[in-house]
Amino acid sequence: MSDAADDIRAGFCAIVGLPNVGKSTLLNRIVGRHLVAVSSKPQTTRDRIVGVHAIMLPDETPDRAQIAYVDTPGVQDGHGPLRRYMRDAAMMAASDADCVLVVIDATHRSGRTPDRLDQPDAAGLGDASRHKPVIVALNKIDRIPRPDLLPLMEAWANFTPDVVIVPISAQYGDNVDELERAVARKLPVGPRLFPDEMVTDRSPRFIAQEIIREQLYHQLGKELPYACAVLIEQWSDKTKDEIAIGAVIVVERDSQKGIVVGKQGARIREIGIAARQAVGAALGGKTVHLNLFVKVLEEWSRGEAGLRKLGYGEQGS
Ligand SMILES: Nc1nc2c(ncn2[C@@H]2O[C@H](COP(=O)(O)OP(=O)(O)OP(=O)(O)O)[C@@H](O)[C@H]2O)c(=O)[nH]1
Ligand SMILES: [Mg+2]
Repeated sequence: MSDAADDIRAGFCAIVGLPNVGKSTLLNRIVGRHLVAVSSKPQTTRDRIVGVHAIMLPDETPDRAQIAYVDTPGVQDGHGPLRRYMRDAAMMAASDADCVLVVIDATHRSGRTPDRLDQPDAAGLGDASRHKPVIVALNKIDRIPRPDLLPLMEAWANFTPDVVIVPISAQYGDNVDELERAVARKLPVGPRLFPDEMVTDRSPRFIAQEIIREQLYHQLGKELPYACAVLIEQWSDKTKDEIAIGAVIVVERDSQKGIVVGKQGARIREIGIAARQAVGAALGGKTVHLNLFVKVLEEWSRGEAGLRKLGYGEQGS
């Protein structure tokens, strides 16, 4: 049984929104680590991941909170099993959470007002958000003129009766503390959900795989990252500070393999150098020896079997 004196605000907050609005940038900012992949291309996130953060709530009772944020794929239209997997991941996170944090790209003229969530591709998201305590983060305010902000806040004021709206810059950290307090106030009071030292529910392997995949978004052309998945095949801790990782970049066709490898292996070498550094930093400053290979798994994203092989088979696994 929990001792009520130890009770805090504790619960799950699903971070949801359209693609590319800054959900993953926000989670990285909050946990103060490069935990999840971020890129300028939409549909970077494919899976749910939890990032846990504890905060103080001065002059409030309880005066502490432990928030389990769930980063989710951007909700988008489109067919095919991978898209479905991604949409389900977002919707399930929203329906399982204690509150929903809807992230909006305040610079995006046609995507920044509440009526956008009534359009068919996003209606499920709008609906899920309206059934929960909801906080709206108007993100990227570092890039909009100040006078644009007030009408935008007014537009969101009627989204739900108790909506809280917080303008932020996930990239630069503006107002993120205030946002966290607003989230915390929507959470139930009870015992903490996770041990104090826990930052994520995902393994270092999963994080490494995501950070390598992020490099593909950074270093490959427009379409190719969507045809790629990353599998960690070898993982051995050489010492406490040194790790050897063997990873496979899986593509859908031979022609794609050639592009990822590049002339005389130049491209894969570049990807490897950047990924090695990024994975090392994400794992807390470890020295990483990274071996990258490229394999073809014909049309992996079009069939359930291919998806399952690459870890996109079952929600919640
Ligand atoms: N100027 C500015 N750019 C931002 C901010 N937050 C995120 N971005 C940029 O927006 C782009 C998308 O960021 P992500 O965090 O990957 O967005 P996401 O919502 O997780 O995207 P998906 O996973 O694809 O749905 C990246 O280029 C970020 O650097 C911000 O506060 N200001
Ligand atoms: Mg993301």
